Amino acid sequence: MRRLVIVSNRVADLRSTTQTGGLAVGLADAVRERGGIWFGWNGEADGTTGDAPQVERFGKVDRIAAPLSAKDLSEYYYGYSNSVLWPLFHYRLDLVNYRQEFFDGYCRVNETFARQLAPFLQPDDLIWVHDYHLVPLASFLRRLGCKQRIGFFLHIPFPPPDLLGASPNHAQLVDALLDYDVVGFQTRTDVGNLKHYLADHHAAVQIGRNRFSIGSRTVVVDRFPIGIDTAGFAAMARQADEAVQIDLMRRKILGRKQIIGVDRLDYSKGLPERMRAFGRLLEQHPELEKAVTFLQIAPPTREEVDAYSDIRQELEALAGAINGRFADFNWTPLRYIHRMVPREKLAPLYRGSQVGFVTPLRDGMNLVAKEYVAAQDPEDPGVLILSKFAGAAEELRQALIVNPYDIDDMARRLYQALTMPLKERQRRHAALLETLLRNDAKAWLGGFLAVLEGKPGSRSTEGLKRPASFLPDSSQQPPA
Ligand code: ADQ
Repeated sequence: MRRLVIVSNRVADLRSTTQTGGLAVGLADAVRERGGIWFGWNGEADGTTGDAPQVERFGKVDRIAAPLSAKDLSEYYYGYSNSVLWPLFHYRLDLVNYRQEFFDGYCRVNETFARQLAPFLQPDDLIWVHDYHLVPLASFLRRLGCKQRIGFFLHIPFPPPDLLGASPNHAQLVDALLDYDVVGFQTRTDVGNLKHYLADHHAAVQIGRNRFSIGSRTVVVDRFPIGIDTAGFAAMARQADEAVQIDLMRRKILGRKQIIGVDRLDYSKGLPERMRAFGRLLEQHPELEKAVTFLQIAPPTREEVDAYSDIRQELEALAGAINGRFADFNWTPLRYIHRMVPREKLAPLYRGSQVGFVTPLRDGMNLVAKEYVAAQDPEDPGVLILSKFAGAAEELRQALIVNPYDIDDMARRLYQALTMPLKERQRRHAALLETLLRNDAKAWLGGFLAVLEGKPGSRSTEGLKRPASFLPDSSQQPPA
């Protein structure tokens, strides 16, 4: 079996082998089994970029943790990755904060990472790069002479050509993607968006359903919808601790149903719209007074970026307004928890909630939707309400699919979910669970690695001689 080299923005913690579920765990298992490397930023904000990374050995795996300076972190991570690419790829041009120094920092860090990783690579390694922080990594590795197979997986959406074209670096980003051997997306829509871009603005020639030829190289562009450890998560959901059990019993006695939402506090998750929809439900159905609560768990992330502190303030005001209007001394309709909850607690909380309310305005996949379904009791399952703009909606057809911009539609669907007959809930859940068991994390991992391992096409030496496509170049024009 060939060694596996995982590269992600933040290097995973390989010490713990006991945690269940979680994407990093699945990837860590794969790299442990094959042997190899996990490379990424060490997570600290006060290092010196380019200093020797810390290498720790765990069995057959080297964990390589690279330091970053405060300036680079600000320009590469908070800047280009999270103030340009994240909003742009989530179709939020209004929130893009483009600055040339962000892009320069992004290139600088990717180039440094490539230089630091290259000496550890072996000729037969399979290299798998994750997410939008690292789009140009392959270009810089190729420039250093790396001929290994390199794959890229984008966890977030990929925007249509017109939106991508708003970025001054769109052509460099796409060129950089094509320096990989395999480019993986979450959905058909994302694959289609890159294909449309290539058809209209690029010299790459499509030579099969999912293959493109560039010079004498071939690049596979395909959809690999990410899954969860379905069986493991279901098992965890059955183990409620005492506090969760008491909460469940209390609600049972009061005949009170619970709607649950769990998201990082991010503007892409549609949280204000979701709270408004809950408010609309209470307004339109006074009979639901004291019969339903909405629990929204939303831990803070990326608070250094302005757009994130704005959304936090908006949500606090909204939660206060809804409770102020509807609450009674013995009923708080909306509970908003602004912190992480351990997965062992989260899973039984999903199971004890009659509605999973997952309504991002745009999302690569959305694992919460999958976790909610996996956690349900098949005999008495809850109902998933899912945004049509979550990648998961391509697979989870039996959820109640909503338009997250349409508050009335969401309120109607909430009512439908809360009053859905048992037989219909069971039927929908069984179909959803079957999909999740089939397309779980293992299937995703195996599927991507099989394609990455596929026969190496004739790699262009031309591709190695020419300068890396990912070099700052302000002369590019947006597509017409
Ligand atoms: P995220 O945007 O982080 O991931 P998501 O897919 O929902 O979104 O994954 C979040 C994970 O964090 C879930 O496993 C969830 O249980 C956990 N989580 C969220 N809130 C939590 C809390 N309060 N306490 C504890 N755990 C919490 C990105 C993309 C997604 C894509 C994933 C994986 O944005 O679209 O599905 O990567 O590819």
